[in-house]
Amino acid sequence: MVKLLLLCLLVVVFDHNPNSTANREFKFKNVPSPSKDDAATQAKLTLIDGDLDGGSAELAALTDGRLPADEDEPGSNVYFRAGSSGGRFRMDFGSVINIAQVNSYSWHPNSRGPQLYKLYGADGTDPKLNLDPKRGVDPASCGWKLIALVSTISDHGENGGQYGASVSDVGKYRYLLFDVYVTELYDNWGNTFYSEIDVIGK
Ligand SMILES: [Ca+2]
Ligand SMILES: [Ca+2]
Repeated sequence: MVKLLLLCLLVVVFDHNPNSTANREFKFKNVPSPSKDDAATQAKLTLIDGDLDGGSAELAALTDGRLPADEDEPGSNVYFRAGSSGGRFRMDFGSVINIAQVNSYSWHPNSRGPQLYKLYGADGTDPKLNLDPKRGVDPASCGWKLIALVSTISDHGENGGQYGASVSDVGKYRYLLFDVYVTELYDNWGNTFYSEIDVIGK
């Protein structure tokens, strides 16, 4: 399944491998497989708001190039606390880089598979830049630019499996902010199992 969503002139593509075919190789039709050596590998990750779940891996697991071997491996994924509405974290590349793609990967057999987040960027030159905007503060009001809304949520209840989402032609930024949302509110288990986030430089 492939969907195209045009927002802010940026194309977000996502792929879904259903439970029956998802495996540790994270191979997708259109989205490239996760990378062990991309611009995010050396980036500094900082939690801005929200709490990671007690069973979640450390934030660094998002960029370590390692992938879960199975569909339900909490310790190989990063996810916000059960029952919470998500949170925010920031990536710092140390200097401005030209970003071709931001690719995010997730895997869970049920409601923690799909992804929902807003991606913001900042080059660090705006004097009113707030590097740590908490929930309730619109990043766009304090020096961040909204790059894309990434949503792999389907309208026909197909939740489980493996997802890869790719934002292309992102632009020149030093910082990326991921504003990550719970994907369903039927129970406490709607925070996505994020396995890896790659940032591909130009
Ligand atoms: Ca990576
Ligand atoms: Ca990882």
